[in-house]
Amino acid sequence: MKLTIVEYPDKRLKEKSRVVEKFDTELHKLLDAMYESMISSNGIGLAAIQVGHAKQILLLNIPDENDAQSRDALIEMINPVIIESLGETTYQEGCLSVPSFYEDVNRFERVSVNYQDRDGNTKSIDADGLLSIAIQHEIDHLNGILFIDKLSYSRRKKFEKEYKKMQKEKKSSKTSAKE
Ligand code: QAP
Ligand code: CO
Repeated sequence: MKLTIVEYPDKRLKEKSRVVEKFDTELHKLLDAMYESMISSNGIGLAAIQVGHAKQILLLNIPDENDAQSRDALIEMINPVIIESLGETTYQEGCLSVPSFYEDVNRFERVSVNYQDRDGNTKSIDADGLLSIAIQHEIDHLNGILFIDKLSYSRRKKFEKEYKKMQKEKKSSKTSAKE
């Protein structure tokens, strides 16, 4: 299964994802294909809607202290629910669906999450640091929310400006390539 990353301003990124009920081979194939897409795009987190599937599925693969990204650290979350949140933190986020833009976003410092694994077993996790931020970012995707939707008015304007500039640059590089 070859997957392509859905990019802003694609309307699908605003969809609410549906609960997963079948923990079958089809789900496992999607999870494996999502992992390949995430790694080959240099991502540390990915939600299923980012590859066009409106299902409550997300992947997290946070690098270790040495910045190494290992499959051993992969977390697959199906039907995640934040059951507790604590504190506040700010982190400069990015998103595979909003390439080349990074901005500060306010999040909870810690979250406790209930979810299911690929076999439907119930799990829970208490997260802080980058993992906590990544979980909140990816769960937002399941609700049709992008990190740029959470920016202050002025930072959102800065995004719109940079986005328009990038579109112009893309267009002009296409026309010059034709000459
Ligand atoms: C979500 O984001 C996240 O613009 C995952 O050119 C963000 O993997 C979790 C990426 C912040 C925790 C903190 C973005 C790759 C990857 C880009 C990503 C790009 C190439 C983003
Ligand atoms: Co994202």
